[in-house]
Amino acid sequence: MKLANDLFLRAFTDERLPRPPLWLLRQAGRYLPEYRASRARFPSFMDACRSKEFCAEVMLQPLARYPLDAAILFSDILTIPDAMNLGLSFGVGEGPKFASPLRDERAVSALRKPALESLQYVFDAVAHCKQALTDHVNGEVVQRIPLIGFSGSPFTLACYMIEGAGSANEFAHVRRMMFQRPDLLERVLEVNTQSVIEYLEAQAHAGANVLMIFDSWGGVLSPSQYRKYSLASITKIVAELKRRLPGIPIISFSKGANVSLAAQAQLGADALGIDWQTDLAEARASVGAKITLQGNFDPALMATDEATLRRAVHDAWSGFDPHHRYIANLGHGITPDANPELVHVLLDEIHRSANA
Ligand code: 1CP
Repeated sequence: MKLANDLFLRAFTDERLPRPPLWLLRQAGRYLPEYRASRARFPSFMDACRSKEFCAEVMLQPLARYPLDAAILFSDILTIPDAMNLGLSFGVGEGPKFASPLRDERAVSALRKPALESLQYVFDAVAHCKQALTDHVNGEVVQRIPLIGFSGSPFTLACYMIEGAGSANEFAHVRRMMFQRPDLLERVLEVNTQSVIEYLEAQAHAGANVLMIFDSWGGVLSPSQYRKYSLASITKIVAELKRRLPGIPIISFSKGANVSLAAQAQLGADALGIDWQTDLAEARASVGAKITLQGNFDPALMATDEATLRRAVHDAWSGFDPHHRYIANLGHGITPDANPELVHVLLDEIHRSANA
């Protein structure tokens, strides 16, 4: 389908762009009052995710406020573990909890790749989001901006599945299993790898233009552990998706793993997410000129003030070319305390600095 604005897709090519495309990690969410109002209609977060109308409605909310260059499916990375029947729930004001975490050999051997039908609601949400992004212009169907589909990485999903909860103790049970029973961790990773391949492929078939893998917790590992337990499975996924879906760009984001950027550059992804703990110029030196970088403004900036934010955007590009293979974004998800007005400032300063 024709795109009215394809700047985001052009950032995956060698073309020099007039300005970098911009979107925000977790651009729909709790920092927007309209999100909180829509979300209040549902008793639980997963119930909300099961409504394709809700997903499309909140996916559009940031686009109604800001001229962003990409949309992201509204869903969560925990849909796959949920479909594995591990008893996922979200307590009020708390992170996720699993009633049946994978703590022993019996639980790990019983683990199976979920049937894709149990995730059909996600693919329906992708199709509904895609439709919500299309307009009819002079008798032609045109998509406003590209739609990103996503999944957690096998390791990051394993973190929640084994720990049974969020990040409070940096996934100590997972690291313990890695040392004592690496065979069990490897089996979980293998089931997750096959699940993520099918899940992302189905999102692309439902209409996603770009796919992103969130490896939010790869950074709790040492560099050699990271390569073995996180990067290896992301590499497998990307190789298989490149075979099945030629032409669909893939972004991999391992938060906290900047020391391993040179290794990430070999994984086969079109773009790498960069968190705020590295300089873009250093990231570019580590990965070379053929990989697109996405990032990396500190989300904390979005709760500061206009002058501070403008200065930070300006400084972030020192020694870095923002016109070539670059997607402007935050270095991690926008936080609930962000000031929605500052997103306008961020956009304005990106447009200005790119023209300076
Ligand atoms: O009730 C609510 O509204 C719950 C808050 C919430 C939201 C808004 C959760 C629970 N998930 C989401 C949406 C979401 N999650 C999106 C779409 C948002 C958008 O439009 O941009 C995406 C891309 C995610 C991905 C996600 N979920 C990640 C990877 C990105 C990252 O931030 O590192 C992770 C780690 C999760 C797990 C998760 N889901 C929700 C929470 C509170 C958490 C974090 C738990 C923890 O601290 O470990």
